[in-house]
Amino acid sequence: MEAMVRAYVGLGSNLDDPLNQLRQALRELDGLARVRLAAVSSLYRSTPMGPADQPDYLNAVAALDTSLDADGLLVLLQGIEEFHHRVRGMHWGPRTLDLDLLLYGDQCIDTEHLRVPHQGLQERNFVLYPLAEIAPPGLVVPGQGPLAELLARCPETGLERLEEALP
Ligand code: 5RY
Ligand code: CA
Ligand code: CA
Repeated sequence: MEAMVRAYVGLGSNLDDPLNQLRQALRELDGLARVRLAAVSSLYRSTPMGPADQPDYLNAVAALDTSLDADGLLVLLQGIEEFHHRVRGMHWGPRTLDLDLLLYGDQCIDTEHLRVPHQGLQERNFVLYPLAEIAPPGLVVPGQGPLAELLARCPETGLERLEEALP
């Protein structure tokens, strides 16, 4: 049997019923062969970072246990984005579904397709706060430092934890 790796995926949506987009995406992630949905954070509402002229986002983070390698997982994440009719428009523009591979075990990966840990992790409160809910205590983000330190340096501005439960 192949080794299982704990991976973390960031989910975001700000178009076409974002709550349903995230719920559906979680079911699809769990439905993938060689992937098991291990944990899901709370749901967050978040003001857009980057271009401001777009709707607020819903964001969450999921923990996956997988026997896929990082490239194999990435391809499936992109397939799910396409299934949600993600349209490539404005750079950093609104989207029905964004699935970012945040962490893949303790690996640092830098290829032409994939950089893990995800770049921008440290600035993105809508990633760090939900990640901290489901990460084991003491998690170190490879190449970036302890998650607790990244959190302490990242303001909660524009981020609201919702009571609504996922999935
Ligand atoms: C900054 C620039 C571009 C941060 C910055 C992006 C989401 C970014 C988003 C999301 C929220 C984007 C990438 N400084 N804002 N902006 N949630 N994705 N709230 O998922 F994230 S575009
Ligand atoms: Ca599965
Ligand atoms: Ca992305």
